[in-house]
Amino acid sequence: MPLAPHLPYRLPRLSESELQEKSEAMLTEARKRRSCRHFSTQPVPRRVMENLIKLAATAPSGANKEPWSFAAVSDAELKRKIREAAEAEEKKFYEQRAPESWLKDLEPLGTHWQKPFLEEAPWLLVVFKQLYRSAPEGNKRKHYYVNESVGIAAGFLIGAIHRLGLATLTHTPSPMDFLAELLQRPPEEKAFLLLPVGYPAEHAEVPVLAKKEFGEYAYFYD
Ligand code: IYR
Repeated sequence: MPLAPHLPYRLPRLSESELQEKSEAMLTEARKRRSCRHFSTQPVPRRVMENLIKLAATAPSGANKEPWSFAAVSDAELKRKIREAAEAEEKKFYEQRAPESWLKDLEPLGTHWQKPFLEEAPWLLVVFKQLYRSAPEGNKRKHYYVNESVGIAAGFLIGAIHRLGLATLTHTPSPMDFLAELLQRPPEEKAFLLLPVGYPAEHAEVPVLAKKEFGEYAYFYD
C-alpha cells in the first residue's frame, strides 16, 4: 500500500505549571471513579451512547485495523435475556467453577451470581473484539494486537463514562459466548467485556479498598 498523505500534528502547548495543575486535577477526578454495581433506571439519551462509542473508536489500534465493534442495548427484553444467560454462567462460576482462592479474593467486593444491574442500567454496552475482518470471497484480513487495541478502546470508554458523571463496571461473565449469540454477531466477533452504563443509584455504595502505594507500581529511571 502507498504511504498515506501526512498532515502536521499540532497540539496546544501547556506551560510546566499548567501541566502540573492540570495533571493533578485529572488525577483527583480519576480517583473518584469506581466500579459501581447499583444503577438508577433513569434513561441516558441514545445520542450520548453514540458519542461514547465514537470516542472509544478514536483509540489507537494495530495497523489502524480498528478490531472492535460495540453493541448498545436498551431493549428491556434483550437486557432480560442477557441477564438470564449471564446469571446462569455466574451461578456455575460461584457454585462450582471458581477455586476457593478466587472466591476468597472476591469476598471483600461482596459479589455474587445475581446481576440485577444487567436490567437496571438503562444501557448495556457490549465491546466485541474482531479476530479478523471478513473480505469478499471468504478471504480473511488479518488483525493485529487485537486484545491490546480493544483493551485500550475499553479504557477510553470507561474514562469517558466517568467524566460524564455516569457509572459503569467491567462485567466479564465467563464464558460469554451467549452475548455474540443473543446479539447475532458474525463469527469473527467475540465478546470482550460488558459495560452497564447509567447513573449510579441513589443508594449506591462501593467497597472501601486499599490501593497499592505509588512506590509499589512506579519505577523511574531518570
Ligand atoms: N465474573 C464474576 C466474578 C468476578 C470476577 C472478578 I476477577 C471480579 O473482579 C469481580 C467479579 C462476577 O461478575 O461476579
